[in-house]
Amino acid sequence: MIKSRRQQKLEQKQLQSRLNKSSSFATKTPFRDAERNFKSRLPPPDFSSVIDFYNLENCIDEIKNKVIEVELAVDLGEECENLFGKCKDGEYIERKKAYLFKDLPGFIFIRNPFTPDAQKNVIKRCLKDFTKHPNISNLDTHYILPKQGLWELYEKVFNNILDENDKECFIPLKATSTNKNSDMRYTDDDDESPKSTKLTTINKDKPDPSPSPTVSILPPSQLIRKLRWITLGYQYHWSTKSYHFDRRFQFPQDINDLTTAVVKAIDGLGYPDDSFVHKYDVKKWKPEAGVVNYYQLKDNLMAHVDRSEINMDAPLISFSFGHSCIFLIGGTTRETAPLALYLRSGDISIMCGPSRGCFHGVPRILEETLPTYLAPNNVEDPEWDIYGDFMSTTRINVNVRQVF
Ligand SMILES: O=C(O)CCC(=O)C(=O)O
Repeated sequence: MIKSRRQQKLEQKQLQSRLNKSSSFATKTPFRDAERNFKSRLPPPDFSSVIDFYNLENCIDEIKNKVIEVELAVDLGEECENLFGKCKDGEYIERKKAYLFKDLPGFIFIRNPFTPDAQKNVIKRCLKDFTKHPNISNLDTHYILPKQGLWELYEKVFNNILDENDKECFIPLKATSTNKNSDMRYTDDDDESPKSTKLTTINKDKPDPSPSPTVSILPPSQLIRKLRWITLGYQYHWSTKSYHFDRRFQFPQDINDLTTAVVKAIDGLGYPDDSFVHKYDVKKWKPEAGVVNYYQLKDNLMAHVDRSEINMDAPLISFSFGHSCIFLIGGTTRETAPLALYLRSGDISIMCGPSRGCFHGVPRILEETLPTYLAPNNVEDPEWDIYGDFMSTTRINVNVRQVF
């Protein structure tokens, strides 16, 4: 039988996709090797090749030679002092430096430009505000979360205002609920400038994941530790790896402003020989979607590429808070051995240009790396106690994208 060219092409594509799959899953790849190394508890990982921007002079030469120090277009503190924080008298924070990597055009690293108080503010926002309705979290699939937000309920328990046996602390499961509204979501009227939210039915092509009948009812203090992510702005449909274009919530102004300062600061950064120069007009920058990841100490994020955004020219900006982690970034397949670097509290990593299409992941959260200023039991800041307690087992990552 003679096959049409279209059919031949389709079959070729299917064969290639099967081959790609079998090469990335069945065999070992350099990326998987690196993930295995850093995930290992016994024996402990080999950290000798990890880039440490707080101790570059002591890194091995092979690593040091890959790093290029550059100057940002603006000082982040001058650009956005209210959010990066005002330095105290005598305090100095380097806010005009960034690092590039020779083999990874478009990947930019900025060492923590935040004051401790400014970090605390963003962490509070991630735990208390962004976890509130209408933003969607991993827990929403299985639980009917309280309207006031799970954090506020947990706060009442932490401060002994409520007992976990009180009726108010009962968080019903969706699987056993008769609540007909449980498959409805809040979405926005106005795509350009979300101001209000209204109830709407869900898109039938992108159904919400079904609640599991096997998850258990948990008290707020245990459920809060099961929080893994929430989504900001355009909501994400994880199973089809695409956005819900009809489900969009107001994007937080402070995260908008932080990323706008970063976009301004990285404009024009590039290699000394101009073989790569990053250009993205800050006037075009529109943070439209974000994911806040909450990692507990045993969690990791497998290698992946973020390619759901229609605009792949805009940078993807990522902030780290709390415990440090190992971050891996490689090439467009898992065949490229990744660079490994430490991301510490306050650090900013940016993927733009070719690096936007690169595999990356977080194989390890590092125990006992919480900065002391984020620890609980700080006599000068008793309000921080509940946050410090949560952060004593947590790393938070906020990553922000322009979709269109
Ligand atoms: O946690 C991080 O630093 C990376 C997060 C990430 O890659 C993602 O959410 O796509």
